[in-house]
Amino acid sequence: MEPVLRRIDLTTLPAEQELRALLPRPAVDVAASLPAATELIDAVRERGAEALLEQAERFDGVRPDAIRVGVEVLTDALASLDASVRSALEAAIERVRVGSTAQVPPPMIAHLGEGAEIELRWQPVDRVGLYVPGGKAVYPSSVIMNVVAAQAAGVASIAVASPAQAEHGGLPHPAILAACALLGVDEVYAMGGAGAIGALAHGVPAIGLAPVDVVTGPGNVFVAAAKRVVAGTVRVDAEAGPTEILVIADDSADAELVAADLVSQAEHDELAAAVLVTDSVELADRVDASVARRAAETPAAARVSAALAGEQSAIVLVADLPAAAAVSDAYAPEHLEIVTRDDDAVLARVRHAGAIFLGPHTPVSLGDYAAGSNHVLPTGGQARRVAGLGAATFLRPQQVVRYDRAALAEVREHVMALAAAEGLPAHGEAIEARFTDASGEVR
Ligand code: HSO
Ligand code: ZN
Repeated sequence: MEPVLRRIDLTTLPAEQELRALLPRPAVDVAASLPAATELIDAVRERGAEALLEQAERFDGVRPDAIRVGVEVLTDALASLDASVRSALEAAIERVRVGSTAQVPPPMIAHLGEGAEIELRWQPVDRVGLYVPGGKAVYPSSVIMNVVAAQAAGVASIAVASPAQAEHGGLPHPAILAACALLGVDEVYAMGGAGAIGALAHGVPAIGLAPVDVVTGPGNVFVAAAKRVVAGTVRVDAEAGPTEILVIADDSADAELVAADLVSQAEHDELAAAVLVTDSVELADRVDASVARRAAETPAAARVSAALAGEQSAIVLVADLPAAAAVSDAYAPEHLEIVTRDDDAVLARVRHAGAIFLGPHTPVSLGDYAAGSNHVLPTGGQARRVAGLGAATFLRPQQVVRYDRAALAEVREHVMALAAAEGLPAHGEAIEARFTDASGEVR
């Protein structure tokens, strides 16, 4: 059988910069869409709901009856949801809630001496807006990942926006509405694209949509551009690109399972990346054969085959597992699976990955739905610098400083010296006034 995945021989490891170029990421020119996104956002700022209705007509092919979705519509969507999907969503919510709640750090106190302390308390933002794309990928599981993380952080007010669908009478997809109802979110808007991001960030007073503090959620290139445009006004999460899985495996791994996991993420997108990094040629051959069979048989065969044949996907042969960890780090995958004789030893060498899945019983698709971890993760190498979505996305560490007189006296001279050096005498006086009154008398 013809090999499906191209093979890259890195048994002699090149330098990191070279490594990074070996597995190219699909180029998405977000900057080119900034002017169009700005125009759509400006229209919403100027003309509110009318602009949103026009944009729905233009981009989604339907004019919704109203931008705000009625609460009874949400309840109806939940009532019509398939019972097994409902209980699966409920189980996922429960597990993601446990995982997200564990991410909320307890308040921390730094003691700087007797009577001197700084408390770090984690404050949630007041209000967040979650964008859920329409189109070919309708993921109620992503609604869970975003909403539960915000709820676990303690966010009091959550709004969800999702494009109007022509085949659903101008409402967002019913699975999205049902997921919102299950999560207790009753503020849902039928709006999509850049205009929706603008509406969340700036608010639309006429329809009771108050501006949010944080906007999260994936979307197409216009949504990504819109998030850049509003980033000065609100906090936004990472830009979502095509999904990626990188598996580090040795000859102890089950080739069928590795292949199944590579194919599982290739199912998302023609541009999805599936990469195996191994020190075993035998495993490489077996995985490739299994991938070929699975890619041909799976219902999304065309999409999966395109993803596997793309230059973003490959089998990389390395000399040993430390080299495998170095390759993975250079790539900084969204999802990293480690399936080896000693997973912890490999884990200890890895630094950059959105989320890491250890051992033969922890496939990425478990994390996509029900591990309790969050599946909104940094793609395109962003894992080098940012984390996946979680409670922390919606929290701010706030410093609460408390000194008593004796503790202030301890640093009095240092503050005075620095205030003088910076030419800010009033700063020094604010310290001095605690110790001497206006006439210079000791207080
Ligand atoms: N693997 C996707 C998330 C997802 N999978 C949603 C299924 N539904 C990106 O992490
Ligand atoms: Zn997935």
